[in-house]
Amino acid sequence: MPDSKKRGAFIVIEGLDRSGKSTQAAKLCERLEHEDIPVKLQKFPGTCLSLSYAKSTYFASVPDRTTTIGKMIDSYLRSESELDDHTIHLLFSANRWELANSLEKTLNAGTTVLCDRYAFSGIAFSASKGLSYEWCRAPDVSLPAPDLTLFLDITPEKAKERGGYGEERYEKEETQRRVRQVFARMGEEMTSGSQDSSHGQWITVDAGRGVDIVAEDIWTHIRPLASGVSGPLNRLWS
Ligand code: T5A
Ligand code: NA
Repeated sequence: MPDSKKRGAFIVIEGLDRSGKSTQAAKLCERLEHEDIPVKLQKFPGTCLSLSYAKSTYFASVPDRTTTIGKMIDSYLRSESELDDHTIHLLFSANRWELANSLEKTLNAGTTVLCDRYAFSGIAFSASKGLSYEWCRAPDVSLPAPDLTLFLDITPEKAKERGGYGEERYEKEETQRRVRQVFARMGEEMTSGSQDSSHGQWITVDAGRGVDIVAEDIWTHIRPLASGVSGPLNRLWS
């Protein structure tokens, strides 16, 4: 049971495409509910539900993902529309901002929030196209900062074996390799202490292992936060 004086923990799951984020988010949600911890799943981009969400029993707890901005992003990812790289980057960020208030309210009401992708994906995917890292980070500065980010690390070769690669815009091995490099840079910065700590804790998890082994590993990092967090939410990079 959570401590009523504490707010909910803000936990982000990041990683390459097919690293198992949605699978792990659903499993973690189930485990927290089993422990009587109130929890809500949020996915970015907030567009259509991915298969693993649709299959999960937590379908009903996923907030509205059909915002106007969400629909524009969805159409872009399916290559049904073209947008300038800067424009789509700002839309992804705007999609986080439009849901930030409700996210904050949920946390302050004592509910843990599990977020499937967040600002770190925004930076990694756009910077991998050649946009400057600093420019990519700017629109997400001062969003609610996670208490903990779990980065599910997997080689693009192994991710590709999991099937379904090639359907969406970024699902190409070469793209994923570049994205992984940007994530690696972010991970180094966030664990080296060379930057401020307003981004919360960053943990890299080897996601190339079996589903249950990865889930157990993740749980060891979640357990200390499960009863809630004291103190206000931080703001990203500010
Ligand atoms: N994007 C996103 C941006 O460019 N900017 C941004 O700001 C944001 C937020 C859509 C795209 O948008 C980009 C990044 C993305 O390219 P998405 O909807 O999250 O993002 O799409 P994907 O990451 O592609 O979601 P996936 O559903 O493909 O990946 P997941 O969630 O990491 O993987 P999951 O859990 O669905 O698993 C994939 C498959 O692998 C199996 C599963 O059963 C499933 O078949 N699997 C495993 N198999 C073996 N061992 C394991 N441990 C496994 N775990 C899962
Ligand atoms: Na997913």
